[in-house]
Amino acid sequence: TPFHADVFRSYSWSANICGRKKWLLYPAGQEEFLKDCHGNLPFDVTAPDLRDKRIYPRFSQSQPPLEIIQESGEIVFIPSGWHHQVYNLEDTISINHNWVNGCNVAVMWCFLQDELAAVQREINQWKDPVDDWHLQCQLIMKSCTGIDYKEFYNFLKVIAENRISILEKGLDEESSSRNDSKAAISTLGMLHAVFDLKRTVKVLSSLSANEDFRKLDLTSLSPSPEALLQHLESAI
Ligand SMILES: O=C(O)CCC(=O)C(=O)O
Ligand SMILES: [Fe+2]
Repeated sequence: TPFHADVFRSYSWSANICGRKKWLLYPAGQEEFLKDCHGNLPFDVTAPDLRDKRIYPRFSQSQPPLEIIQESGEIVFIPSGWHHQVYNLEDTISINHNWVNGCNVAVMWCFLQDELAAVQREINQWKDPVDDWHLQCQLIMKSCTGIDYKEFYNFLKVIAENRISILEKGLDEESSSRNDSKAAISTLGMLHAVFDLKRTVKVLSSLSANEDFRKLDLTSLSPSPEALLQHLESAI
């Protein structure tokens, strides 16, 4: 697998059902030293080109990668934003899972802002001639990244509303002093829900204030960002 970070800078785990893999892992931020003079990441982080200062001017500042040999039956956890390159040392079957939660939702938001900025730089020369330039930037961002700002809003909304319903259910159960252990393991705990909500509110506030988001037609969003934020703040 070429050198990359996972979708939306999510966390992931990868379980080896059979076979062996070698992982080269770089902590988040190290990728800055691994970009070429045009700002692009290499396909292969072990390629001899990386030692050429004219092509990769900051490579000498990078740390060596963490190297892991993953055996059959082992699970590797990849922290949010860590870039990695993976080799199958044998025929291998593995199962991966990616996720975003309260701990890395702000990382996802930073990533989306960087992606939009990259699109804006790329088509900057069309800003004046094209009327719906901001909309076009969102469209290109969605096709490259998989999501645009309005979809990100809906993503945050679904997470927030789910956490609120957990809190409301939790309060009901407390007041009726019912202790349903099955429910307790099938849903997040109250503290977890509050933590996620607080982090989501921070990101939602930043999104609502973001000038690229505010330039979009937000009338289709229900509830409106202001109404959702108010609801969340009172729930917390
Ligand atoms: O197992 C692999 O080859 C790489 C898995 C991986 O990094 C990914 O799916 O994002
Ligand atoms: Fe990956």
